[in-house]
Amino acid sequence: MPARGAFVVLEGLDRCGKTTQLSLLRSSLSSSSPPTPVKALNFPDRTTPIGTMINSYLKTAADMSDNAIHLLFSSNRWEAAPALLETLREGTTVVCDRYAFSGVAFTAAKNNGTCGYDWCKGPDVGLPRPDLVLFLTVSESVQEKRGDYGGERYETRELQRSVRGVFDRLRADDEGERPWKVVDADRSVEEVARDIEEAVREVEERVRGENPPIAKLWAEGSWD
Ligand code: DGP
Repeated sequence: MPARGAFVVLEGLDRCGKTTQLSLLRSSLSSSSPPTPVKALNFPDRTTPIGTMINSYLKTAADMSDNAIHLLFSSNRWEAAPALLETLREGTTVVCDRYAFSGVAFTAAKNNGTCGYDWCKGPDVGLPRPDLVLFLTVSESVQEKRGDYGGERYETRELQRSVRGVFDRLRADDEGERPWKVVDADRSVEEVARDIEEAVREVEERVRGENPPIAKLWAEGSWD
């Protein structure tokens, strides 16, 4: 049995550059010598039936209660979990654009009395836990200058400010449990990519060396 792959998540506000960085990271890992087996994922995965409903909601073509859409986002991660586990177990590193942290941040940011911070965490408890969370920070002015900003439901200044606050709380609460690395994404694409690659190579090496069990998010125990 090969050592398992590492599970790396990129998180951040909208227009922080995650998607560009994920694609650069995947290319650099797979073209290194020897190549690192790597698979890229993104959430929400809009290609599944659940993802189609999420897409309609984000494009404001459909409305839903905050609680219902939260559970759909979480289901979209749970439906991907068996394949994610299998990929990691076969020794492939997974790099993932958004995960349960966005789930909590974007719903709790709405400050709706029925979906507070703890409620938001509930449905994602027990998902595979990442080995590294890269949190890309972006200033409001840079965020708003980047292309397409404002096209989807959550892309308003007020909500993004609130999301920023919840991400800070998640990071503080997870302190010591799992390594979060904050990356200043106001810098050039190349500078950001260099920091990300360095952090990922480090965690990759550690996971391949130690082959730790796949832990559970916000819960005790492991998947093995
Ligand atoms: P993206 O495809 O990365 O641009 O994400 C689409 C939007 O959905 C973005 O504004 C962030 C938001 N989002 C991502 N995951 C979740 C989630 O689990 N719950 C909620 N409420 N929003 C999410």
